[in-house]
Amino acid sequence: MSLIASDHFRIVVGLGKSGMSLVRFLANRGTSFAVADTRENPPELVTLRRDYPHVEVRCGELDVEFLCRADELYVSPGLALATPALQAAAARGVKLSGDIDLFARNAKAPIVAISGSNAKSTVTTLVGEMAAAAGKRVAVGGNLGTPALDLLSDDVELYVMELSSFQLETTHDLGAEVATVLNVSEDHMDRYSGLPAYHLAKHRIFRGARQVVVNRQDALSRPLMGEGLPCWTFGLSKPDFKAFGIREENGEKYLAFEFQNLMPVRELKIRGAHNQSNALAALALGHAVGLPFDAMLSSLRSFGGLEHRCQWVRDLDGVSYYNDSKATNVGAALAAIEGLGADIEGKLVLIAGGDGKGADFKDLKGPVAEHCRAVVLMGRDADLIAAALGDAVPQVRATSLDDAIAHCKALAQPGDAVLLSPACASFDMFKNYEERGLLFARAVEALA
Ligand code: UMA
Ligand code: ADP
Repeated sequence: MSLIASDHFRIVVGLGKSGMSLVRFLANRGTSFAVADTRENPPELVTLRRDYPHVEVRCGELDVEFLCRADELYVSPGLALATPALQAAAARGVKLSGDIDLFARNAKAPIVAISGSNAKSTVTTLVGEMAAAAGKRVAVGGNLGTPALDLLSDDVELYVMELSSFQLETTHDLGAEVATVLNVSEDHMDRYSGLPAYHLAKHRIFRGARQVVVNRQDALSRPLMGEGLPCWTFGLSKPDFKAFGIREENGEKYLAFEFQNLMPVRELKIRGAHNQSNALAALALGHAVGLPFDAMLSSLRSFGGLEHRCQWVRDLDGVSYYNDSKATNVGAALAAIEGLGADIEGKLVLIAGGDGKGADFKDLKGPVAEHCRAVVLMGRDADLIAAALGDAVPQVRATSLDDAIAHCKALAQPGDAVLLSPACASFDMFKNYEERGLLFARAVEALA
């Protein structure tokens, strides 16, 4: 049963994937609604007109009078709540909400809610696989893949949701069984006034949570509210009570829970210290919702990682090539540079650059100096990265991805790795990070 009264009028703002899921949800429940999008030709317009020809749609600049016909707006995560027309409507008493709030109000099974600047997709996928291995009917999605509302079903026994800060901005009460902010580092600074505002948005994930999972190595992952809630922790240090971590015995490192070794770290297929942390986070979340260890550990043994995340592409002339196109912020690139840099015999030749989303690149300098032989820069914010790196290592400018790869091939020595980990979004040169990663992999495969 829907919790929406059908005599109310709603407007879906934004007609992309999540907007279209809202349209389906509202239409199925007989709620009166209309749609608005600031774009003249939003991605789902053709589908909407075909499947719901009677729904009113307004494209182009948002009209405040039109928005004020609604008592509640369901705003796309792609639109900042600071958008003046949305603020004007809110000032006149219209509630600003989003698809995740509606999802939470209608989900009957427990929710595992996962946010963080990095590792969300990896940990969400892992927890989903763990739940499936434990025989649960699990639905996985949110910011990753399927929009939340499209997952709703009475058959589902567990929801595993990746939630972005954008989605959480419009989430008032999630009520997750367990929630986590895996880590917090600068991202989307073109949308937020600074790190505190971004941090606050992420922490809305803890609203109504029954248990929390905290990263011992990142103080910003600690809930700002929820004192007294059951709390599980993860981190690369030795674990104590209610904690997951790494224990060492006879020179062998183990993933461990409290005082018990669970499995040797070397049995993980995913590489780098950051992925050990991700495995521990997934174990903590799975344990919080009662998944058995044998199922969780078997998932960890078989999980080979997601595409475009430190993904090995090929070896050529003693040099390994890695696609980490999903590193769209500085924190993610740092994890790859430090994680992979410590794992290889030689040095890294790094390809970085793109749309920096207002980030400060200064944190790259130390790790680049330590692990990189050279850096090949491309894209809109190449100058900003060049200035932040200073004379840390030799720098080369590339005019295209192919040009960057050619420079890397010339610079790398046997034992080195070429790493595409841009620390930037891709939109200045590519459709998205997937296209950037695919073109990289294709060009590397073609190297002779
Ligand atoms: N836009 C407008 N006017 C509008 C609405 C959108 O110009 O009226 C533009 C904005 O630039 C916006 C873009 O269109 O960034 C996409 O918005 P959309 O409403 O078309 O997006 P959806 O297709 O509904 O996708 C959204 C999430 N997109 C964003 O948060 C930007 C998807 O996350 C998510 O998978 C999908 O809902 C289903 O839940 C993508 C993403 O990039 C993967 N997320 C960010 C990230 O991971 O860093 C947060
Ligand atoms: P998200 O969904 O949060 O973007 P992903 O799992 O897709 O997270 O990984 C995004 C990027 O973050 C990848 O480039 C990956 O190498 C990097 N990354 C993965 N795990 C971590 C971690 N624990 N800390 C920092 N960066 C990480």
